[in-house]
Amino acid sequence: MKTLRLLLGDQLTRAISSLTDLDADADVVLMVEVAEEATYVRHHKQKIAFLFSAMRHFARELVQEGIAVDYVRLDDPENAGSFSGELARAVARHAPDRVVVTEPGEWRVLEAMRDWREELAVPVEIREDNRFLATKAEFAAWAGEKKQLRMEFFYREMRRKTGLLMEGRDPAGGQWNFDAENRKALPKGLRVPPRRRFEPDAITREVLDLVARRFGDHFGDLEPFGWAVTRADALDALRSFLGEALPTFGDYQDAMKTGEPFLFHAVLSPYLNAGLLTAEEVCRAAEREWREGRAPLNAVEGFVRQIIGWREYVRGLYWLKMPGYAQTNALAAGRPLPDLYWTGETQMNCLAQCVGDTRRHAYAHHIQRLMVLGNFALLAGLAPAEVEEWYLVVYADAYEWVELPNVHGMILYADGGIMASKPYAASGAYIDRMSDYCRACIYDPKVKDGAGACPFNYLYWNFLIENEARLAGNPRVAMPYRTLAKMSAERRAAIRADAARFLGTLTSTYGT
Ligand code: FAD
Ligand code: DLZ
Ligand code: SF4
Repeated sequence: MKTLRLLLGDQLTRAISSLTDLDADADVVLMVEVAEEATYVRHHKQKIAFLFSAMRHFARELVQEGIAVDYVRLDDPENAGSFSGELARAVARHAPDRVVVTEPGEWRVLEAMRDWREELAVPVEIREDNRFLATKAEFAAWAGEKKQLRMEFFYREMRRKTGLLMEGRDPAGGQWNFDAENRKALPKGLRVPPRRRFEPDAITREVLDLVARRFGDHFGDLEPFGWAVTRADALDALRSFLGEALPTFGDYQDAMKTGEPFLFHAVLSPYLNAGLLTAEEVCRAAEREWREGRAPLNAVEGFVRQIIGWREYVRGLYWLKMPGYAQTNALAAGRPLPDLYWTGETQMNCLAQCVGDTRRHAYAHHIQRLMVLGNFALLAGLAPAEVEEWYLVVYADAYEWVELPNVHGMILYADGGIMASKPYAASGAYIDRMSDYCRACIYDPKVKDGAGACPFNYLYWNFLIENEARLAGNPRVAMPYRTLAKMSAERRAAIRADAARFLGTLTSTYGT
């Protein structure tokens, strides 16, 4: 039996389900660079370059193993430009008995795959993605009829299932979660470890030229390009994180610093999401650091929770709730995405710094995404679909299965509280405490109203006022609503006026 095995660009794992029973004597692996995937949203240049180069390196490794690979390049004159078009051409070329593929990470591609079953003259087998610790069915069983799906409880199930950081039936150290120890501000003079960067080889250089030529008008800097594009280099990046940053990961997980986009974060998400590393191996390696005394439990638990907790949880939620999930807009937010998300041109220094890091690296760490860029999107009432597209464009690790729940649910509360028990709204005080951004800002985080006040301060109260009917019944926001109730009519009016004046200055002329 001759099988054509379509491997997508974010499925670069040798043990992936579509390749497990590969017959090297008969089968062909199909990999395609297609314009539709590079432009359905206009991805950051580094994201396209990372993926194309990783795909080309992975194809070379398969060939070195003696496997027949049909690799269609973007600049092939016959390239049909889409997964569907390229698969149809490949079926005609190879006349296989069947097509095998692993399910994708985006709903839109799954729909296309289902159509292939009708459109192609050969059977198409869509296999479950075996790179996740929880299957979709396991997540659905856990979710059951629950109204709110709290990550913390799902995470405990994953700890029990994997045995990670467990002592028999109990969590290591007697606690499931050590987050209370993980909110420290950066002390002055603390050394931040340098990040492992990988010089582009000839394959990557060719891809960089291609991306500059074809996608030069997309958002973001293409160079310097330092991402790993092979599994061997991604493992090197993992080792460097474990040795240099993991021991301090927990303590400063929420900190932000000008000119230090990575701090003590792993910077492994593009590799995990594209398949160069697996969640399980990364977590087992981190656990080993604790068991062998090289990293403290609060750091390792915090890190493992991000992966077997948050990462698995958002993936389960995405597939459980799609396609309807993307359509909700619980806070009826509708302001267009302001240009500053693309240009970084704003006097709000925190936003300028986070957009700048994003443009330079196709990366920003979690707190920048959540508490600066996300918090602003929430408080300014930005339209969910526009914010979601932005996040999908700008980060090298962004695929809809992980981007959408984080943006729609976690930052925008557009799902009405399925994911987060309350909106993650915060005033300028939080950013002032966790970063050095405010020191170089024309606004003052301690000033509440008027032209010199930090916009987050009045936008925060304005958000609560505008959403009073929707949120006031939520016990988790009872305290700020009690404070609001004590405010004078004049103070409320001043907040509304400051917010209207500020929001009126936002321009939205850019598209993606
Ligand atoms: P670390 O902070 O070192 O964390 C380790 C790993 O945990 C990450 O590599 C990642 O795989 C996982 N992780 C941590 N938090 C989350 C989370 N909330 N959801 C899923 N996985 C998580 N992550 C993506 O991979 N792709 C996205 O498109 C994406 N969009 C996001 C959008 C918003 C608004 C927010 C708030 C978060 C988003 N995240 C996304 C999650 C998180 O910000 C990134 O995974 C993280 O910043 C990647 O950097 P790191 O490898 O240094 O992570
Ligand atoms: C993101 C991306 C890009 C830019 N280009 C390709 C491509 O040319 N070929 C490919 O196989 N995959 C690409 N990808 C990743 C896909 O968009 C991803 O597989 C789907 O979004 C499903 O997760
Ligand atoms: Fe951001 Fe406000 Fe601080 Fe300026 S003062 S950096 S706008 S939080």
